[in-house]
Amino acid sequence: MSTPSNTAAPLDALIVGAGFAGLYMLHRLRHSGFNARIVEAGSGAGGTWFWNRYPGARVDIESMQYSYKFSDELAQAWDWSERYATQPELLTYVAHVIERFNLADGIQYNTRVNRASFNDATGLWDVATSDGKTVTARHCIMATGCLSSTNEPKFPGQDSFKGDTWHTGRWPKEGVDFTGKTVAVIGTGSSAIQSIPEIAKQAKRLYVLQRTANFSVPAHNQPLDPAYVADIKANYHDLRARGLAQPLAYDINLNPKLATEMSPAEIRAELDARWAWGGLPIYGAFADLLVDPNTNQLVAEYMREKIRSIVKDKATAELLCPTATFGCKRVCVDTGYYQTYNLPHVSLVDISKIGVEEIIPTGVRAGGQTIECDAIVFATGFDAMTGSLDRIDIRGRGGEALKDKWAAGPITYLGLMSAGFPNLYTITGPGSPSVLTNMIMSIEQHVDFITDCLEYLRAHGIAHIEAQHDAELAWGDHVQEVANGTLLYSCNSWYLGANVPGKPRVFMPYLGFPAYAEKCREVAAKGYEGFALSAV
Ligand code: NA7
Repeated sequence: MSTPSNTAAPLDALIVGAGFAGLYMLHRLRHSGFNARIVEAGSGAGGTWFWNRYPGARVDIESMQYSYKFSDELAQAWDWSERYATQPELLTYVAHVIERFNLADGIQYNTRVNRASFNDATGLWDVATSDGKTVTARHCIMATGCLSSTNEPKFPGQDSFKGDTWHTGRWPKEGVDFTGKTVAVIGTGSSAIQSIPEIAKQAKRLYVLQRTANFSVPAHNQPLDPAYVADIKANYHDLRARGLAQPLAYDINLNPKLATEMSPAEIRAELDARWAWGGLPIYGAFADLLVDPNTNQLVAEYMREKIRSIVKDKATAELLCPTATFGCKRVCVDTGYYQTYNLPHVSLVDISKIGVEEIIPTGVRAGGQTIECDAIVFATGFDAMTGSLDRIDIRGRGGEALKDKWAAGPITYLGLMSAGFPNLYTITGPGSPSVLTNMIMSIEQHVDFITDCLEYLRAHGIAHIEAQHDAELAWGDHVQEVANGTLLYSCNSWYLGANVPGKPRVFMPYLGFPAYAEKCREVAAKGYEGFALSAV
C-alpha cells in the first residue's frame, strides 16, 4: 500500500485525524473525486472514542441521534444496543463505517503530524509526520478533535508515586483491574462521574478528590426497545430535522416558555418530567435557563434537592451540591454516580480550599489530608478545542505560527479558517458550535461546507481560499457577544479554557447551531463572503 508520503504528486487534501470528522471528510472528498488521505496518531480510528477507554465511558447524547445522518442506508442498517452507546460499541460503529464506505486504504495509522507549514513558494502545505516523511497537499484539514489533548496538571512529587497512575483520556486498551486496590480519583467532571461507579465496583477503597462539584442528571440508560427504534427509523428525517433546528443540534424537546410564564406547579412538573427522561434534555426545560439567573437557580436548587434525596450522608451530600450556575459547565449524564457515595468504601474528599499539594510515594496530599493509595486516576479533562492544534507546529504565510497568532485566544472566521493560513481548515474549530452541540451534526455540517467549498474552488479555477482578517475579527466579537448574553461566562469551564493554567479566558464555542448553519449557507451562497479567493 502506498502511504501519503510516497505519493509523488501532491494530494488534493491531507486530513489530520481519523475520528468521526476525519472519516466523513475522507468519504466526502473521495466521493467528489479528490485525492485525499488521513494521517492518524493512534493505532486505530475513532478519535476521542479511541483514547477514552476508561471504565463506564459512554456518549452523553442518545445514540439514535449521536450517529451519522449523511447516509440513510447506514442509519437504517445500524442498530445500537443501548440508549447511550458504550465506548466499545462506538468503536464497532466506526469500524462498520470504515468498511461500509471502503475507507481503510485511505488511513495511515501510528503517524503523528508534527508540523504543517504553508509553503509560500509552491502554495502547498508541507506536512511533516512522525515517520520522518513530508506529505505535500493543496489543502490541509485538521480533524483533530475538540477533546483529544489531555489536560495533565504537573503535581509536585508526581514521579515519586510507587503505584500506578492513569489518565481517563489515555486509558490502556487492555483495561485496568482495580480489584483489591485503594484508588484515588482526582476530578469530578464527566469522565470521573462515568468512571467512579465502575471503579467503585472493583476497588477495595475509593477516594474521590473533588475541587468543584458538578451537576449530573441520570442517563436512565437501558437496552433500546426494538419498537422505539423502528419508530425512529421510520421517521428518522423528522427526528434529525427537529434536532438541527435546536441550539444544541440535538432534539431536547425544547420548551419555548420562560420559567416566569409558568406556575410553580408547572415548573415542578417540567423538571420532574425531564429528570425522569434523563440526560441533557434538562437543558431544554425553560427557554431562559441559560439567560435568567433566577430561572437558572430554580433548576440548580431542584438538582441539589435530588442530590440530597439520593446521598445518605448529609455532609457528603452538601459537598456534592454544586453552587455554580447550572449548565455553565457541561452537565454530566451518569449511571449511579450519586448512589456510589452511599457505599461504605467510597469517600469524597473536599479539595476546594486546599488543592492537590503533592503526590507522595504512597499517595496524595490534598485537601489538608494524606490519602494513602495504590493507584491514582487523573480525571482532569482536556486542553479543549485548541490543545490538539497547539501541539502541532502549524505555520502559515511567512512562517507565522498559529500558536503565536492565537496566543491571546483563537481567532477564526466561523471556526473554520484563520487569516494567514490559506487552505487550512479546522473541523469544529473554536468559534463554531462544536462542543455545545451534538458533535456529529456539527462535524457533518463542517465537512459538507468544506467539500462544497473545495468543489467550488475546483470549478472556478481558484487555488487558494483564506479568511479575511476583518471578517474573523467581526466573527470573534460576535461569538463573545452571544456568549456574553448568557450565563456561560460565569464559571471556570473548559469552554473558556479556564481548566488549563495560563490558557487565555475566551469563550471558544459558538452558541446556536441553527443560526450558525444559516450563516454558513449565506456565506457560501455569496461566493464565500469574508474569504479571499485567489487563482494563484
Ligand atoms: P472536565 O469536565 O474538564 O473535568 C475535569 C475535572 O478535573 C474537574 O472536576 C476539575 O476540577 C478537575 N481538575 C482539573 N485540574 C485539576 C487540578 N489541578 N486539581 C484538582 N482537580 C482538577 O473533564 P472530563 O474529562 O471529565 O470531561 C470533559 C468533557 O468530556 C465533558 O464535558 C463531556 O463533554 C465529555 P474543576 O472543575 O476545574 O475545579
